Amino acid sequence: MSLPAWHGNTTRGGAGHAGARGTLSGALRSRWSSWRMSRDLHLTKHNDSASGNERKRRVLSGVQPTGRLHLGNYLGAIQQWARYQYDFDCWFCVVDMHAITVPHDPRHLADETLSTAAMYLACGIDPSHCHIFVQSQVPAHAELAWMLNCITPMGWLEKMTQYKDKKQRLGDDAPVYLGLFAYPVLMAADILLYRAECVPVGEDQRQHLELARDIARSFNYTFCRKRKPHKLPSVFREPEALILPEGAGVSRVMSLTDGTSKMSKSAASDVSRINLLDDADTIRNKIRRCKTDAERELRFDDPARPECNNLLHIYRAITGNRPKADIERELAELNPSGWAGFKERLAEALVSFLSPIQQRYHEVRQDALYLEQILAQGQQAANAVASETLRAAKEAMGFALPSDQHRVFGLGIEIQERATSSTTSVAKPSVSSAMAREDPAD
Ligand code: AQP
Repeated sequence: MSLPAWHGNTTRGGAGHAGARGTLSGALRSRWSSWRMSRDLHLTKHNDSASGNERKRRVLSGVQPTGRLHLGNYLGAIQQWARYQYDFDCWFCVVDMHAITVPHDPRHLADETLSTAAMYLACGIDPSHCHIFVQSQVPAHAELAWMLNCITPMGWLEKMTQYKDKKQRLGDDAPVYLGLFAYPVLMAADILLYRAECVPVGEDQRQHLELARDIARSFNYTFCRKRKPHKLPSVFREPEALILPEGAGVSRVMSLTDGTSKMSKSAASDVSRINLLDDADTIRNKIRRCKTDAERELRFDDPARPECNNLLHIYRAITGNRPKADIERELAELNPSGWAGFKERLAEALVSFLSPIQQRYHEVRQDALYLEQILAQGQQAANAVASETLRAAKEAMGFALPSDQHRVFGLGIEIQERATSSTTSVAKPSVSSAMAREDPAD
């Protein structure tokens, strides 16, 4: 990876991706093409009309390696990423530093991190079209998070409902650590470091995205626009939410044992979720035991029947997103006597939906070198972008930087240039002018 997006060409085949592809072996590339051509890949094909000469908008997202990924993570997040990757400049990370904000077992963290990355690949995230990396391998995340902690009012964080929920889930007697309270700031740092324009978010993450926007705005105002004697170009871009289009999938998959709470890795009971790696018997058993209701008719969108609604939406999502009326008709014919036939059909649909993902996952996990190579390339690319934004943020905040780092954002040079313009002519670094031109606030 040579330059970040706002410094130049990031169209498909631009410097970043070319760099990443350049070191991938032919065998790995051909593995990817055969996977992508697999009829089982469950991906909606997108054409490439967004590329042309225009810069693609940048997307950043991640999943915490807090356990095995489940159907909610897939339908609510990773499946959408796989769709975005051809039209956007996508960066997907495994956010392992978020995973330690609740008590964790150090014996499992590395394995779960690698499993999560392998699952990205198995779910169709294609490293020749996006960057996949591990958050803790890019030190700028922690460094920027600290800087942003120092400008984020506690009152903003106290309003975060996820914090309150997670704190409650830990129990009254459990200690709550600072990391859990501050993790939305780390998430803001994750996003802002890459100057991501779009962040795919479910409803549950919307509040955190708003916080990231508030932090970006506050930083840009305080350290760039209000800066004396000369205002500076904004360092951060305010990210927008990338919302799942109506009918394109399931934005929130609910627990199998309680249709009013979301399917979650950290829920105590494993039968509350379908893990992406559950074998066929486990899936059948979980669906057989899942909560239903006393009514026989299977209809979408009845708020009084959260379990029915959830199971129907899952069935729809894994069988091609057909119109709801078609599914209701199909199930009425299949199932005049109640839930039994539907549960059986749902279980079989899940087994065949997950089977190709599982097969690819095991292939990737068995090839440790392949995964290592993908993550090393992702790390290199992410480091290049993140460290430049970090330097810019440090310069704006007034840190003393080593002299060779002043040029990155150009602030030191610009200030020097203004101060000496009557006597000396200093060539303006192109990076600085590119950034200034693109500053959304100016
Ligand atoms: N049930 C869900 N339905 C739809 N989307 C979901 N996501 C998670 N659960 C569902 C989406 O997955 C992405 C990554 O989530 P995460 O693992 O980083 O954190 P989370 O949202 O807190 O997921 P979990 O499974 O509940 O993890 P734990 O239990 O560790 O907190 C996000 O885009 C999220 O919206």
